[in-house]
Amino acid sequence: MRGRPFPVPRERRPFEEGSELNDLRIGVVGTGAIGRKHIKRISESLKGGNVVAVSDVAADGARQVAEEYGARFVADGYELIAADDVDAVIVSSWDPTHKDYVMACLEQGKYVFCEKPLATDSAGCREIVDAEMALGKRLVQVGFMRRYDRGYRQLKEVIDSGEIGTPLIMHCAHRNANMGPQYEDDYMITQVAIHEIDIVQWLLSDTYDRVRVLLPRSAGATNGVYHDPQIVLIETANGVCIDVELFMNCQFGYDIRCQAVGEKGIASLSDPSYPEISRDFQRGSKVADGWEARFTDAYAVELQEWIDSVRSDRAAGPNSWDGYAASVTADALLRSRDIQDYCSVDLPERPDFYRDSSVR
Ligand code: ISE
Repeated sequence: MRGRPFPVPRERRPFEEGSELNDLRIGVVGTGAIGRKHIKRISESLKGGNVVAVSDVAADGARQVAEEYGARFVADGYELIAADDVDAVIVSSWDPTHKDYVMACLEQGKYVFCEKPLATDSAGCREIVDAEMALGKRLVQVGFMRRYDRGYRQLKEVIDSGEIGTPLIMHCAHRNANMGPQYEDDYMITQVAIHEIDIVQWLLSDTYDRVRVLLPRSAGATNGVYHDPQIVLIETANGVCIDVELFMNCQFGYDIRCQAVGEKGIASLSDPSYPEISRDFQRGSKVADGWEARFTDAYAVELQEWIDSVRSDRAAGPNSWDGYAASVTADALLRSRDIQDYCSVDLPERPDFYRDSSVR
């Protein structure tokens, strides 16, 4: 991070409806799997945004993407962030680089959409929160795309309506088909459980008290290098108990489950990917092969809403505090895994600055 003082928020270009000249000019730092998908979405199906510049440490891949989508290749991510023709930035680079790129966007007074995690630990997230508050304007959105998934939004409506009564227990599962032997224990929390950490507190409008990681026997696909599956247990301030099964080598597909048990009924997440078919005395449906297939609609809604809100000069969606809160919980889980006991989640109270868009 370059230690320049924070400027006052910049004057926005006025955006007008119906004119391509007024598209939000987006720079993307990180053209790996998800960055590339975002660029494709913005270029081919979303409205109001245009990818003008891309950057990645893997320069050859980024040059290819630049050519395919008519964008400029910029070798240095910081140069891209500072470029005059870039109005707003998407950070979809390697996780450990997120924090410094987001800080650079704040220094430039530019809106930034950062893939989760906002930083690899809570101290990094806190730096971003403090810098944004010092700037006095919210510019950061974190890529917790599940908040844009139709099934999760319906689940939240049911819980909020009181239809199933007070929530008592949440059962969740987050399964990937295959991660092979190269995976790492920490990723199970910082890249995987981080989704449940965010979405469940959002569903319940609650905060977390204490957490624990359980380590069942591991599946053979790990070659004994990391623990898979793992079970995350969370207790909320309101006394709800949450269990999350994390299983990175379940073999059969990408499978996301979430069930709220209330005092008057149960609400379960619907899976929008494939219809259920009954035929030849059998009933069933396909299972998605990965996160892009399962959450493709959610990603599209998420990015469209980001483009729309930035064009009207306001931040919406999951904010830096949400990224920080998730990371404080993740840090507690990592400690719990290491000491094999419960750890408390010590999160300060959410400042008013971050209050309005935290719960959509
Ligand atoms: C992966 O690490 C992610 O980042 C995806 O968002 C998540 O859906 C997937 O299950 C993880 O493996």
